[in-house]
Amino acid sequence: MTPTLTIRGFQVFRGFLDAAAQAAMLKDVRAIAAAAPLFSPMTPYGRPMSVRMTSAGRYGWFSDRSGYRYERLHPSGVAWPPIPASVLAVWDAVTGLDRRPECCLLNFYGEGARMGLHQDRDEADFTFPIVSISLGDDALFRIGNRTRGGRTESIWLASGDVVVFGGDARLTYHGVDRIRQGSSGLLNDGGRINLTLRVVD
Ligand code: MD6
Ligand code: FE
Repeated sequence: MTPTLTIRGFQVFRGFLDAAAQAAMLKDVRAIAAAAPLFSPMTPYGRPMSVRMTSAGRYGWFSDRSGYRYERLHPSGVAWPPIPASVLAVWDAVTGLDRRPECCLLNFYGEGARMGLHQDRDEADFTFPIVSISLGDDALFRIGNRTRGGRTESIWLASGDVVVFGGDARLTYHGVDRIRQGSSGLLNDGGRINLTLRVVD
C-alpha cells in the first residue's frame, strides 16, 4: 500500500476510511467508551490532560503522579474491551504484519484540547510501528525531530486519515496543536477522536 505522502518518515494515507467506514468505526468507538469510560489522565506533573482517553485491548495507556505506563485494567477496575475488528483491519492493511497490537488508545479532543510535543516510548519494542486513525474534526498535527527542539512541520489530519509511524520516525516528537472545531459532520457535537494502535510487550 502506498501512502499519499510521507513527512519525516510519517506515512500519511489520506481518506483511508470512507464515510461509511468512519461511521461504522464510530459505533465501535462508542461501544469502547460505554464499557470503559473516557477519563482525563493526570500528568506526572499533577495536572489533568486536556484530552480525554480510554483504551481497548489487553493493555490500556495510563498516567498519574507515578508516570506513564500500560495497565491491564481501566481505573474503574474493569478489563479494557477488545480492540474492534474494524480497527484491527486497518492495522493489517497498512502494516502487513503478523503481529497485532495489544493496545488501542482512544483520545477524545473537545473544544480547546491539545497534546504537547512528546515521544511514544512506553512500549517494549520500537521496531513495531504505531498506527494512528483520525475521526471527526480536523487536527493540526506537528512533527518534530528525534530529540527535543529543532524545526517542526505541521499537517492537517482529517476524518478518515491514517498515519503509520515506524522505522526512523518511531521515536520522533509529535503533538496536536489544535482542533478545527465543527469542521467534520461525523460527530454531532464536534470534537476529534484519534485511535493509536500499539504493540506493547
Ligand atoms: C493524535 N497522536 O493524533 C495524537 N502518537 O491525536 C499521537 O500522539 C500519536 O498519532 C503516536 C503515533 C501516532 C500518533
Ligand atoms: Fe503520540
